[in-house]
Amino acid sequence: MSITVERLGSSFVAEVHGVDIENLSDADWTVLHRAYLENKILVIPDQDLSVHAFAALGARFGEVVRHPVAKFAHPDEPDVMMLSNDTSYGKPVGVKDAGSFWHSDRSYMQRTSNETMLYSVEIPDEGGDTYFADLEAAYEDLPDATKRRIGGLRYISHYRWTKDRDDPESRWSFMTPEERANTPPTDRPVVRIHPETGRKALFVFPGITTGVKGIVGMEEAESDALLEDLYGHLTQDKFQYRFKWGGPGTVLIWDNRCVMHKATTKQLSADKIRTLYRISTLGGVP
Ligand SMILES: O=C(O)CCC(=O)C(=O)O
Ligand SMILES: [Fe+2]
Repeated sequence: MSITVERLGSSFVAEVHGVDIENLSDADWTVLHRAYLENKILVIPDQDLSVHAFAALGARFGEVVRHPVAKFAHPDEPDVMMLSNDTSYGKPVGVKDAGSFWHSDRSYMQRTSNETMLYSVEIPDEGGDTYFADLEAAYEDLPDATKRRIGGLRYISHYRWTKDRDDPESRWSFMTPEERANTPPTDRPVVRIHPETGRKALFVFPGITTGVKGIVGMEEAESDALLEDLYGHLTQDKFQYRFKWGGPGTVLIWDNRCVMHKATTKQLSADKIRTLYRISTLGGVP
């Protein structure tokens, strides 16, 4: 079996075939890892993986970081989180919605997430797509004057913080003191330099979980206006890729340092069952 990597059109997604994930040779790992850094997102279809094999793939990339809610861990593999809207056993099988808004995993934590990978177990005939946007393409597309303006800026991110305290998505007012203690405010660069490729990406996210409070050292009105401009820019169709799962047995790996993503589980009706395994690896401090 020889490994092939094919970029999907002019996107930032590549499809990989001919890789034996359960017996990953060092040579194939090198090809896979390089393809991941070059393309940002990898799709590996037609897999039949045990939960342990999937966890081992995650560990190959880096230190696996567990989800804080232990009850959604896979019963045989605590490093793997269940993502599911299935309640047919009388209680939820997993986290129902991991983020139907633009975000990068753990962007609000001191140490962010590098890779997140999903493995499809059950996929409905329609719906449940995952959207991605290329944060490096979005940076490159900015006018030079904007690049100069935002170059050294940092912003404060505070998990689930929002000006609109009545927003039910915020959950700010429902967080326990312990949850708040686990997610103190962090400061982030507006432009992140990828530690492995050296490329620059916009690193601000409109999604509510990321709780972007404002640009450090800037008047509130100016900061709000700049952030709105950047969000408008980032969310243009031209930077996006819509991933359709198709069916079970697909591994999807993305790089949180240079892409943002959005689930569509909020729009999924209760009769459309969608179950995936999820792993995320610990990143650095941007
Ligand atoms: O369910 C999805 O399509 C993506 C969920 C997500 O945001 C995540 O797993 O980090
Ligand atoms: Fe996510």
